[in-house]
Amino acid sequence: MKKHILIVPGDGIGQEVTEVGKAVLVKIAEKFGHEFTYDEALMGHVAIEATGNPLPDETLEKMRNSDAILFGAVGHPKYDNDPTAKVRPEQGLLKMRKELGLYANLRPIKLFDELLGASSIRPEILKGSDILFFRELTGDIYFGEKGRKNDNNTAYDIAEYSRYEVERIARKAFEAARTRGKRLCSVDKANVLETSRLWREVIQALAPEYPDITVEHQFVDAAAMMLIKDPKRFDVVVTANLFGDILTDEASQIAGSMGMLASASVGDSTGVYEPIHGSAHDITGKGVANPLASVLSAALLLDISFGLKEESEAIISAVDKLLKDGFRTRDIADATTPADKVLNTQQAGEEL
Ligand code: GGG
Repeated sequence: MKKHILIVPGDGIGQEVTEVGKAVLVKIAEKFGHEFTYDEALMGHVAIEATGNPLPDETLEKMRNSDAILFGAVGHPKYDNDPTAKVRPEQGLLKMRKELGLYANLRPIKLFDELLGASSIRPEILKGSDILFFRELTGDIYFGEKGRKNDNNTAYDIAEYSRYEVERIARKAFEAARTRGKRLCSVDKANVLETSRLWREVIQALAPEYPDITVEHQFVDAAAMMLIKDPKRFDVVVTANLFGDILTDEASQIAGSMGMLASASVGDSTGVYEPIHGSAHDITGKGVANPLASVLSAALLLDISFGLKEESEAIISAVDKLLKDGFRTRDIADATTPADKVLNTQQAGEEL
């Protein structure tokens, strides 16, 4: 198979982990006889430094002309400490999602058995957890009108959802539930928010089309609690942009670490595959970042964008073997991990 993949490392540890994700794609292409070509592009803080724009036109053009995108992370602490900054790395991320029509963000919460002890949640509660989140990605409070008024003394962000936007992400989640445990949990805040009431109305209207799927509605506060109290009660979860962002960071603790969670953003055109973690400048340049989320994102890329199931599973098995052999990066190591089994970013890639 011939495919063109764009590598967009972005900022901070995005650079370090994406290098490992790409190396795995190169290995897989060699092993299975595929011809993958690669290009690289700037986004985020590095793009602002180079061009003044967090998503330069050249990057967007390259994105549109590729078959899939392996992305790292964006962000820089200097913007976190300057709330008045007009240009920010995250604007590049949001513009990419909108321009490419990436309305569905799939976040599998996959717990490798060997990491049962890596979580602060008790193993008997965790064992057997396997959740697939669908986070809506191009609507909600992220994309509504925002601004200041009353002489800059009041700020506002407007949350909006159309029926169409809710229906298209809900259909993806219903379809996915059909291929899994046939349970769908829709998370909203319908007791308070109008957007959530529309969200619930749309899911309820669609449910009769999927009689094989058991549908449950949960308020986001209850879902946040239930995720760590009884994670096995979830199969497929569908939720809005902001709720999905927050709940999946929480759910990363089911998998043991943010460094283990991959994601796929899909919709109208080229798919983007990236770890759910951010740029983590506190550990950037130290070589300790866990690259497995990028590696597992590469596996999602092969499966979802190219339909290469066997190749994708080969990557997941390699990660499983690395963990079974006792190797850990710092974020998933514990007091029982022998020092010679604690790998840096590059070593973890070489072990695969
Ligand atoms: N790889 C994920 C990433 O770069 N996250 C940084 C970020 O700012 N994310 C905001 C969001 O996903 O809503």
